[in-house]
Amino acid sequence: MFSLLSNFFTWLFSKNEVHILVLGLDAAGKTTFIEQSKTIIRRRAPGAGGGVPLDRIPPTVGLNIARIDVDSTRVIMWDLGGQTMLRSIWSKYYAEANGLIFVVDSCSPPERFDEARDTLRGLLAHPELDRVPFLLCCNKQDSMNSHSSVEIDKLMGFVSSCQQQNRAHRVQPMSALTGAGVEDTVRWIVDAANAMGPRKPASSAAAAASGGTSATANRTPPGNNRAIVVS
Ligand SMILES: Nc1nc2c(ncn2[C@@H]2O[C@H](COP(=O)(O)OP(=O)(O)OP(=O)(O)O)[C@@H](O)[C@H]2O)c(=O)[nH]1
Ligand SMILES: [Mg+2]
Repeated sequence: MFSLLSNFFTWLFSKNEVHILVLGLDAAGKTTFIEQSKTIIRRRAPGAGGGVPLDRIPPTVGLNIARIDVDSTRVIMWDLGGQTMLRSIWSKYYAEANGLIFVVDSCSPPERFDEARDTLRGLLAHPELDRVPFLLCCNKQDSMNSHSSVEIDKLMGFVSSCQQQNRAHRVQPMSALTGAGVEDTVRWIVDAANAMGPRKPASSAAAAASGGTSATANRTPPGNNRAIVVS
């Protein structure tokens, strides 16, 4: 009886879990974004855990993990180091990703935009990321010399590639430092990941029958009236 009740309550309070990959070149602002997300969430849920000071974030060697609850979804964010020699481990996480945020430094010189574009193209072409929703995050919009998200999308050819692939996608201007656009980013990728459904049957006829991912493409994020807490 106890175990029946226990199972019932476990089921009742269990959360859907999604895994979000946060990738991009080194110094794009991925970890700042992760930490800023925690800070914003802590403000909404006083007493919950938060992030480290934004001016003390070292380059990531390996992986940072953030766990966030958005409504009934437990969001696990994997922030992987972007230095060239660390990018070879990214692919180990593709098979379990329900969504991908690609962070770009909007103040990059042309050769770094080229490098970011080539890296992003590789991700879009990877079979294990087929159908996974992508959000292109144009970070550091607070800087004077930043390119606009429209310019960056043109440079990267992102929207056109996603449209050809019928992939859920969004271009998001952001400043991880000030927090502008951070919550919209989290909410959109969580909605898109939930809309995609479970990974394994994703390529099956059932997924296709459910309308695929096109219904979520460039969807406006919902209002800010839902619960979001640090677990
Ligand atoms: N002006 C400005 N600077 C930012 C912003 N986001 C991050 N930075 C700065 O960019 C630098 C790199 O930030 P990180 O968050 O460590 O970058 P990362 O993408 O995690 O880098 P790796 O861990 O090496 O892959 C730091 O000096 C941040 O303070 C932003 O929105 N605006
Ligand atoms: Mg980092």
